[in-house]
Amino acid sequence: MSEPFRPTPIAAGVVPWPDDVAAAYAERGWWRGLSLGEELWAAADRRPDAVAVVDGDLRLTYRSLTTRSDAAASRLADLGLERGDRIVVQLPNCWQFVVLTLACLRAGVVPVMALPAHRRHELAYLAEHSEAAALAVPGELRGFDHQAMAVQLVAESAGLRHVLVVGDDVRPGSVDLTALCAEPEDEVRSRWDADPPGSREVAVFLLSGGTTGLPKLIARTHDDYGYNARASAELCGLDEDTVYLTSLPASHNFPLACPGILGTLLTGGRAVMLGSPEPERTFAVIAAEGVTTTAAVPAVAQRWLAHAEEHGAGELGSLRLLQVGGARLADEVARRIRPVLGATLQQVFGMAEGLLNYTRLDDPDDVVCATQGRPLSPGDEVRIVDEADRDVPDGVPGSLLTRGPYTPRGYYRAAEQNARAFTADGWYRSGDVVRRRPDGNLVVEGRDKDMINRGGEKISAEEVENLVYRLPEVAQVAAVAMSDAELGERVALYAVLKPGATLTLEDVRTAMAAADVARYKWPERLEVVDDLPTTKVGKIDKKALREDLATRLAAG
Ligand code: OOB
Repeated sequence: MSEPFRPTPIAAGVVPWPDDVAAAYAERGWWRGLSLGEELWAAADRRPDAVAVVDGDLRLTYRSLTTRSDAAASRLADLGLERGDRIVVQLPNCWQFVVLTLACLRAGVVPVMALPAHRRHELAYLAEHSEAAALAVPGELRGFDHQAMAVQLVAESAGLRHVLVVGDDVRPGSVDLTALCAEPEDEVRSRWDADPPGSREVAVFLLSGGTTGLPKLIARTHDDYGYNARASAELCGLDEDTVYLTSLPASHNFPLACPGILGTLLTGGRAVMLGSPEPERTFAVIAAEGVTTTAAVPAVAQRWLAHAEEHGAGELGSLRLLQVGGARLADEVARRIRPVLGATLQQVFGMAEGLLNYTRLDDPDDVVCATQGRPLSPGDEVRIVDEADRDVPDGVPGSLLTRGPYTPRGYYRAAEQNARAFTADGWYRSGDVVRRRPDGNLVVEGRDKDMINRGGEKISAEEVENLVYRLPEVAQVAAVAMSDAELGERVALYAVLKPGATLTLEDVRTAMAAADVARYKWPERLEVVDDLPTTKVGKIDKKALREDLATRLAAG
């Protein structure tokens, strides 16, 4: 028999904050020295009978949430999943997502936050790179059999051992995640009260927005992610009366912890889980549950605006705060939010890598509608620099660099990328081009990273190009953002073909499907050209391509 697979300890792949910096963050009280499990259980103990999580007809009190999560942690341990093990979590917005996440935070099992839209191409990589021991998936979602995909991944992987399934059809060999999250028969709690994970250990792995061929993992510690959620909750005025609606995919940093589900649960509020932001159902749930706070990407906010303009916003009476972020919100759209939806708008310019900028709830309209806010923490350091990394004056656009108490100093197990994405003294190069106004608020002007932002979903141009290069017809290819009224951007391709070859958009999309790539990355336009423009240093000139595309789109 072969040796059992032993994952590398997580700490070996993490770039820590320097000791003196970490000490200063603790000294200032930003890092509390507690695991997220300890913080969440303390919050739950303050209001055991209050409703913590709502999913359809199901309502879990804080007591039920913590007992289920403790039981789930103990059942994970029975499966051999213990502190430091990793689980790739690909779940839709459901109560089991919350219980499993809390179980992990409690026991020090680390969730890798994948998206429901991911397919084999993405999940195989995430499982392999994180050396995960288990995958948590829905049985079937939007007509796709996630369980079959997960079972196949386990069969092909050295490290994966378990498939955890939410759904009615849990097949032999898979673990029923709903049962794993059920109320326990006996008391199981004491074990993790006495032995919590260390606060400097990794709590969750988030996925980077993607600029490289392969996605990167961002290791967020209990200390830093707890601060992220807690400080965000405070800035957003969350309290015990908050009813927070999660309709963006819960594994995104924004709905998870900005302040999102974790911020809500840390303050004793209520998190409502909804599978999609489709306006009709979302509005009905807002009315039925008395939702006070929610988060949307601009594309979703626009759909909600259109729906309210057509059908009225009568159902939104309880909604006080609408956070919008993930992509640039047009100023004109921003100005319609309060008059049409009746809620305060908050712009959020954030990143899974850390730094969060928020407009404040009492900011004047001119700030809320025309800027993307300012840093959350007094510990956030922001520099705006030119090509030579020299600081530019206020008002001049430049590249945003950042460090701070919830911005890790490097990606997980990615020394080569870290050398490019972080400066020697630990600044993260966000790739965003921003301008700072004299009042300190930032305006996002564009970006200098090779990424396409499709309605808030980030797509690496390089990843798409690598996939297209597998096609024998293709000599040269470039993926570029095509602007789009609905989603902001979509993926367009420019391709030079081999002599005599032909290629259609359909061919490309068929190849993407065959490679089991998440659908949001599939190109939506193809221009076959004789050659690609290059810059002075011989790189493909994407700016010229974006301009060419704009001209073509304008011509119809
Ligand atoms: C959020 O996080 P990610 O990691 O999916 O994407 C980060 C990138 C930023 O670097 C920026 O390019 C873009 O998304 N972005 C925005 C934006 N918010 C994010 N660009 C323009 N305006 C905005 N308001 O997208 C994210 C994480 C936490 C909270 C909110 C969003």
